Amino acid sequence: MGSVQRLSAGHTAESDRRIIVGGAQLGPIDVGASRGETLQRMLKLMDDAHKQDVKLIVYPEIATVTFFPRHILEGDELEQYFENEQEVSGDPTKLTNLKALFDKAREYKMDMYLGYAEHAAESGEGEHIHYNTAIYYSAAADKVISRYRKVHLPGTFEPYERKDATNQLEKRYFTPGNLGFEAFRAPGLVADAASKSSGAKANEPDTLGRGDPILGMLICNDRRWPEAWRPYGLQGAELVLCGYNTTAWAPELLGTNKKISTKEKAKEEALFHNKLSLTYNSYANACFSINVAKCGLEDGKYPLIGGSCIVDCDGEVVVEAKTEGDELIVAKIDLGMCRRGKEKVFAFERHRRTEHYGLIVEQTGVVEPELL
Ligand code: CDT
Repeated sequence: MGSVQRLSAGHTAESDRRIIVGGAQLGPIDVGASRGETLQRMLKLMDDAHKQDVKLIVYPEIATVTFFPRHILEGDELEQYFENEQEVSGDPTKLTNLKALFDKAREYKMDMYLGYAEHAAESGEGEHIHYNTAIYYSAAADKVISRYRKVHLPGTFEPYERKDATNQLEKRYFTPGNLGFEAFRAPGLVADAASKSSGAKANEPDTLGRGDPILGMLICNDRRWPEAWRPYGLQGAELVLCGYNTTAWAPELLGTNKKISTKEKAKEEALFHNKLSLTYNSYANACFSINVAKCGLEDGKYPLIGGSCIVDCDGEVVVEAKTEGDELIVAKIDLGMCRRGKEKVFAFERHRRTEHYGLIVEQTGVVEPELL
């Protein structure tokens, strides 16, 4: 059992639920970049993480290739960006293009969140199903223990008419995720976790917050939606992992106004909204989050924001990337700190009023009140 000390105010003394975690921000990956070169960059960040004793590393959304949904592609030109699991019996650790990452994570005993474009299966019509996916590799289990498929796909199905507009064709290239927001426990990250084998039961007063860490995964646009975080909050998540590729300048996609009349101001705003989403939702669900960008200028003309950061369960940024290139951010986080938010301000079981939340699941778009 853990030795989390509960103080009368609901605060948690420094607990034994401390983990060193890292975010492996990646700089730009151009269309012509070789997978091999990109993999070397990613492995280098993992080496650096190992030197700092990182136990969990997070890579960006669709980490190993350029952010291809901005381009109009079909056939093999599109397929080259997807990883085909059918060839390797559904075991992502054997995916040809990614295997080196799993091998090194295994060697370093490091858990890993990895985003990639998943070529999942064939539907009845021989059509491939494509998802924007993240998987969680557990070193203790030596396998992928969780998979998340991006639910909120931004952008459009059809390309913009203006030839110089930056497209975001995720609705064209991906199917919305079909796995929901399922939290999971990652073994081996903290010492002395309460477990079934030691006779402990989940959701008992003396095991709450004492089992193996509870994690959730999101991908990019999901982080802007409180609906995506709340299911994790309701499963007691202590740590949410999110990779992203966020354009810094795309007036067709994001709209414009006087405030963001220049590219610099638009980028400032994109960074602000990124941080706002991550800090508020970490606070409101009393969980830490590790948020990692692919960033910089891809192909010399498509700007992506950086701003990778690790946020604590009070919504405070613990560490933030300083560059728009390959950069490792590292923090020692204490998951025991989550208890305060979960037991006081956001004690869901005492304060939530689900009888008033129906609209959130019954209605998708806006319905304004009758006119006066
Ligand atoms: N990759 C991705 O989901 N990008 C979107 C673009 C902006 S839509 C507001 C994002 O949410 O960052």
